[in-house]
Amino acid sequence: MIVSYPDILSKVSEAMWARLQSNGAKFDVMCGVPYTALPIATCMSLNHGTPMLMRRKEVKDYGTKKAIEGAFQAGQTCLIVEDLVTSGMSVQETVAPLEEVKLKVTDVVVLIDREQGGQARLEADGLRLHSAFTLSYILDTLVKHALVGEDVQAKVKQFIAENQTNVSMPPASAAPAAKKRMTYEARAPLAKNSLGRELFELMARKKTNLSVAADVGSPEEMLELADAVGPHVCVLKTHVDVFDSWTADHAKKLEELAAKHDFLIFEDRKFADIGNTVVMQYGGGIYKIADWSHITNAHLVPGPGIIDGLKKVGMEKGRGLLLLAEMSSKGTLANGDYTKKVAAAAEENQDFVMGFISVSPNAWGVETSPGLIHMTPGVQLAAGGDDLGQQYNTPAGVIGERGSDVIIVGRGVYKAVDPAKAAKEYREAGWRAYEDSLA
Ligand code: 5BU
Repeated sequence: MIVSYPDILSKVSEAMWARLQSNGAKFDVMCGVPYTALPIATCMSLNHGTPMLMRRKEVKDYGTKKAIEGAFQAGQTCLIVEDLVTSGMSVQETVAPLEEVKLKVTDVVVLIDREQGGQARLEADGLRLHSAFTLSYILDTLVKHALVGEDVQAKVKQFIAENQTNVSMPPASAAPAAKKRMTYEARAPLAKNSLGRELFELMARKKTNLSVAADVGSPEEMLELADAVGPHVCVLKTHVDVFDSWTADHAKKLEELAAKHDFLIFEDRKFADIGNTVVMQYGGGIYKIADWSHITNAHLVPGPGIIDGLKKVGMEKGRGLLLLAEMSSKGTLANGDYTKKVAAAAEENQDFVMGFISVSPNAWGVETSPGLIHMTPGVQLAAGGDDLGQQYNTPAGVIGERGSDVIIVGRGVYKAVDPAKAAKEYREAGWRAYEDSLA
């Protein structure tokens, strides 16, 4: 909202500038994290004569296109300007393209540090965080002026304590797991689909319940990411229909990486047609998904014929199917009775159905067989969402409280400065949550 109040915008940027001065930060140019921090950065630039750069958020492949606009020289130091810091992830997304064009980044200024682990994360990457305010300071001030009650203050403090994003520091008061669970090893022999069994065994052997969603721009980038995060994942999830091309050679290379790093491939195709059509879509077309993807998924909207159609193609190839019982997006219609019906259909088709895409299986009101696996998208180190309806839960929330088995992480990993390092962090967080919830 501050963008609409020039006097506040001006005061806010002066408070941030004052913090930088008192902390002795030195820089040649500055860059706001798109988009909310851009007016703040502009204001600081105008008032203090420090040149500004702009990062184009939509340019993903900053190696080939111009992601950083403005006049600068290699070796100059660039200050990052941001409104809020939670996990530090969005700051890191801006550091990467700046470093790519040989700018040095050492300092970050924010209006509010939400004190959820962002500072530690940035420090670990050699960045100094300067915040005009911490969230506790703001809370204390609001309470002092009777603008919020002490009950609200306590609730906010508890939320902050329970939603720490720095995975190497377990939250002081983590909520206890809602339900105790069986180990992945113990569930493996209970899986009736052979791939389901293989996945439980793989997770136990490799000690990972992380799946990375490799939603990058080209097959080459995807293969590169698969090689980097491969050691940390049990499943690599793909959307090959977003690429300009997808060939048998790409598929072969992906299968080789799956063998090299010991992971399964999951093409997140979300089939949703009648049996006869999905037979053609799954086995043929330009993607020939059944030839290379171990796992795929389907909506149950058309009725059980979709399972029969997919089974006809996938069963003899040793593939497995996940049914979409819930979705992570805001306003999803997949809930309540629909979810229960999906659970029942999975129980009846366990030869081919290996499990579910779920969000909160503990809240379904029905028990699912332990041989069926639950995989959950919409995971980041901090709860929140994007501007197109995605909703995020934390690894501990997904595995511990909601009772899922596998966390699926996309942007939290592939947009990180170092995706392999981010994958390692998610892996550790997911595994710790699993171990904490064992009976
Ligand atoms: P993200 O970048 O971590 O938000 O990516 C999530 C991935 O999971 C992405 O590939 C989605 O297509 C996918 N997804 C999802 O987000 N929510 C769902 O309910 C299902 C899949 Br099903």
